Amino acid sequence: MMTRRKMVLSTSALLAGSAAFFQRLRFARAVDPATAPAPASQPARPYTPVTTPNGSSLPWTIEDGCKTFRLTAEPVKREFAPGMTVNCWGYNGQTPGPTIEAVEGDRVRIYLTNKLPEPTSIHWHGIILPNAMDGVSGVTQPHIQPGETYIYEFTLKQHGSQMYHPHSDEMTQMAMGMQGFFIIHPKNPTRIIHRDFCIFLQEWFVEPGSSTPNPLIMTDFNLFTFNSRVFPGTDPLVVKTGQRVRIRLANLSMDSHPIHFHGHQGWTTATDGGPIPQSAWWPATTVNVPSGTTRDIEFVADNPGDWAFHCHKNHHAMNAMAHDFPNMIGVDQSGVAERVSSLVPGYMPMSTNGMGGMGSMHMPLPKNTLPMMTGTGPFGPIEMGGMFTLLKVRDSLSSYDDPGHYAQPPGSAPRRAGAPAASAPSSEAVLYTCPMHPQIVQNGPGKCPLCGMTLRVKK
Ligand SMILES: [Cu+2]
Repeated sequence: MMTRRKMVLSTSALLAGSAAFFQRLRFARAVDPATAPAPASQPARPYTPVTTPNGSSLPWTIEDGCKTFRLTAEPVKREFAPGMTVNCWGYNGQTPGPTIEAVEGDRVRIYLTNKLPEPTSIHWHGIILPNAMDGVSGVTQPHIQPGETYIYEFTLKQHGSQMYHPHSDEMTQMAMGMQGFFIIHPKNPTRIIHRDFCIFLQEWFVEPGSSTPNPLIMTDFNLFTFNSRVFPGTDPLVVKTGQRVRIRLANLSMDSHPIHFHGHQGWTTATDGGPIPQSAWWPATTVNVPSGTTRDIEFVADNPGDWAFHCHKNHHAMNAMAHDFPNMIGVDQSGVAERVSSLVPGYMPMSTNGMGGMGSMHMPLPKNTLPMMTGTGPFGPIEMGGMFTLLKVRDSLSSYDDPGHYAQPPGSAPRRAGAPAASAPSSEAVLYTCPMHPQIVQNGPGKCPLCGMTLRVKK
């Protein structure tokens, strides 16, 4: 589950030197489950494939002239972040299921095999197709019983960001993680998108110390995911300065999610109803994604750095937390914690001065859960979780692998009042890193947030 897709640029592209040549090759030859050249058995792809962070695209074969995909609905174990694995339901061992990519005009055939313990069906959300192919159990077809396989077949008459999900015991099956993207590329693209990401938004309630989501919860969820991962388990979105970026967001959770991106202005260019005419694109730095919809955001990545990308509902950018504490902000608690701890081992009250300190605190946690606020950056604890990742914009990249922390230009950082100017981290600063995870670098000692090893001085 931890496999992070690598987009390695071809060696010949690296050696070629010419920027234009390099640019062209990147799109044609990136290596990635989502972007690998089609196997010899498959036709060439006349489009820039999407990247599904922490996920992948579904391979296809050609059968009777149809682009043919195979999905298996089944229980899956999903690591939300190192330290927490959840018993989910999904497709082909994944939640969200693998991204289906096809082109407007394709005739597609999709096999769905049910390996769940209950009946299911599959609905093609937003796709215009014959009524009998709509996948609504009881209305357009019988339920697909455990062990059965059904075959769907239709012609794609549109393009855009669509979804697939069950239309059978929806409350349980979607709350357990059954959903996926169905991307239909345009037959005649009108503009080049250099980096095209797909992020599925979902929310869950997993009782701390347990492993199975509770589908009966209606409002008080405790885990909020990008592609069924929480920060710091979410892949960064790595792009090169100047690239045109599209981020397709889909939401089948019980709440809307206002997704905010730092450092750039973007537009909402499409919904699950299709592309929006350019004259009606809506400029924004936060795009609200209501339940049951998709939204495409586009922007030009013209501002290098590590930029936060997150849901702006504050509780959605943190991990499992209990809410039934008294509010202690501003309350004098001197000596209280010590006295209660002698009666209740491990007692920890909400802090008088807010919750920020939890990001660096080593509070005892139940088994199989995650700290509420976590992650470490070059300047200390990040104090985030849930629907949070980083958009990493770099002037030069040799691959789309995580490039590590952004090196701020000297003198560009804010400085403590009274401190001498140009207090940006200098090359003489002592940096600490993990022997196992070189991408973890910080300016103080501590433990690796990924594996818990003690950090060593970086040479
Ligand atoms: Cu949210």
